[in-house]
Amino acid sequence: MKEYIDELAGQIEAYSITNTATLEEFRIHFLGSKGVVKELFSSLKSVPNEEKKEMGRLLNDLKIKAETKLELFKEQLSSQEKTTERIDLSRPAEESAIGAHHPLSLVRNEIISIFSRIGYVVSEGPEIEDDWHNFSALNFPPEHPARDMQDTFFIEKGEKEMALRTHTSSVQVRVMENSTPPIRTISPGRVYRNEAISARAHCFFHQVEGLYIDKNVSFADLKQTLLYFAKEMFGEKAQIRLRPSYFPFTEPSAEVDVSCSICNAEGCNVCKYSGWLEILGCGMVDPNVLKACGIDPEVYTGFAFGMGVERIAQLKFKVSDLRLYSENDVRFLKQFTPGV
Ligand code: 2NL
Repeated sequence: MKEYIDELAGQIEAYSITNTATLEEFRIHFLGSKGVVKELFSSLKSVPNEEKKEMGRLLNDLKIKAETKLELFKEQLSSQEKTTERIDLSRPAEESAIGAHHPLSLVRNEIISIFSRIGYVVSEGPEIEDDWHNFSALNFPPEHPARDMQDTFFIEKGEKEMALRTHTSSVQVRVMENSTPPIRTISPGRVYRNEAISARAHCFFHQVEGLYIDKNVSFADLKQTLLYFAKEMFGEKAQIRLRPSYFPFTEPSAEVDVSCSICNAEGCNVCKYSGWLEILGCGMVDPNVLKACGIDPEVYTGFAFGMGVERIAQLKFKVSDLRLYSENDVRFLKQFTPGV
């Protein structure tokens, strides 16, 4: 009988249970009311008295072995069932969020598109610049305050002192140095100023600068180009006005206002009840700049302008605080692309 019990123990271990049907077969075969374990218990009667105790113990162990295996597989199968129950393979897939373009990208792309329609090509350049491309070639006098540590981030790069560019004019200096007029280019990019961060200022912002050089380019061409831009960007009703200003790299220079599209120039808190919003700076390229960049100012003239992308986006989208642009809050970002 002992050999038979050992053999059954081996059978229990080897029994392959793969589903609820084989689990039930296992139960009936070993532990059912007519199963092998029951049968062996009834045959215990005929075992000699001195062996009864030992056989009883072995039989009990066998029963526990079968019961343990039964319970283990019952649990495994029921947890498998639960997981397969939860997955409905016919269910439509969940839609994943597709994200949105950053408002600054939208506005930059629109500016590029507006100027590319009148023949401007995009030029790009490094964000770490030398003194020549950021200042000297652009007619900044040696003592100009913009060259001060307070306004510019300077960087040690080997022997040479470099700076984070404070405008993308540095890109246009390279374009002038490396090509001959006519030149029609716009330079979008990130620029840096050493300023305390507030709702109205950040230590970096985004600019698009434009440059047009050819024979007989006049201030009237500049005005007309900027009026075209204002109407494309802010609507057909947009008007511009120019106020005299000063930049080292242009002469004469002007600041440009666009009529307030928020209140139709009637006066609101955004335009501070003036009906006008400042959007860019511009001027005729200073002859010193043309000379420094290898272009003969006796033959060629040109105009240039520069605008802050944050400022244009603020007016277009009514953004109240500049810091929102760099916080990456999806609730802010999602407002500018329809359907996300
Ligand atoms: C502003 C004003 C301006 C320019 C940028 C420029 C570039 C070259 C030569 C001459 Cl290569 N001028 N750029 C001219 C006038 C104004 O930017 O308020 N920017 C945010």
